[in-house]
Amino acid sequence: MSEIEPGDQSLKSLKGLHLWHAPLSSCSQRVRIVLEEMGKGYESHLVNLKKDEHASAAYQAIHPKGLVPALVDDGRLFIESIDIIQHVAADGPELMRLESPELLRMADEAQMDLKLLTFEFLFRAEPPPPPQQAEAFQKSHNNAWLRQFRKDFEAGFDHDRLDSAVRRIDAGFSHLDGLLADGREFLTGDQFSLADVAWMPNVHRFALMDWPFDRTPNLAAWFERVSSRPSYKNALLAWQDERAASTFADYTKTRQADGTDVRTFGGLSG
Ligand SMILES: N[C@@H](CCC(=O)N[C@@H](CS)C(=O)NCC(=O)O)C(=O)O
Repeated sequence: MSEIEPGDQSLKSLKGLHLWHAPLSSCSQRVRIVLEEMGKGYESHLVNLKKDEHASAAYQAIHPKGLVPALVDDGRLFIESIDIIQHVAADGPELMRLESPELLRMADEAQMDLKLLTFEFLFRAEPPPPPQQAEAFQKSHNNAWLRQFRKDFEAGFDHDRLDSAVRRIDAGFSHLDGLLADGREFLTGDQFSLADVAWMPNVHRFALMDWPFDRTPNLAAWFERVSSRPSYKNALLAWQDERAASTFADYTKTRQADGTDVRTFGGLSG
């Protein structure tokens, strides 16, 4: 469980639930979903990733890796979205406490590939940050991996890196599709559980880039079911700004017209 000692000691005196999160971040989405499913209110602290607020000293004193989300529960600080959703669900109904460790681990491990493919196939649609902002990020963010990721993004990701990420995501989705092939409604059985919470943002994210979910019809049907839940609308869709969604949709169409969209990688069209 990723409970950590806060760098910012003032967090210890906070009462109730406080969430540092970003609207479009998949890791934040899964935490908001579990909070909504559990009917738990929280104080929202938005971190504007576009403005690099996560590179500020103040935020890095909350989350030492300078990432979202971070949750404070009565003065205790938690990071890592998969650990946070387990913490939030710990005093809830049994099914929401069902951990299904393999599915949670897989959702967590998919994060790097999800990030890479999101930046390539969605965020590239947006204008790059001004050079002064990019420079300031390199100076002030402590996370060396994230600094390098930004440089790689600016330089253009290697084709093989994208290809391998697409293959791994496809293998993960095929695994989920196989689990659902026995007719179960949800990933661990006939009841909604934390595994579904963990995967909802991932499938949503790839749907934005028009991932070919016809390859995994059971997973597509599962997504239809989970996306009809109020938590999907209130904790995920309601935070997604319409302008960003239409920018992503237009960009996806442009990449499709150029023959460089996600379906042209990782053997997806084969
Ligand atoms: N394993 C971490 C990953 C956290 C993470 O990568 N957060 C992303 C948003 S989903 C972030 O803060 N990105 C900042 C950036 O890309 O600059 C978790 O599950 O909480």
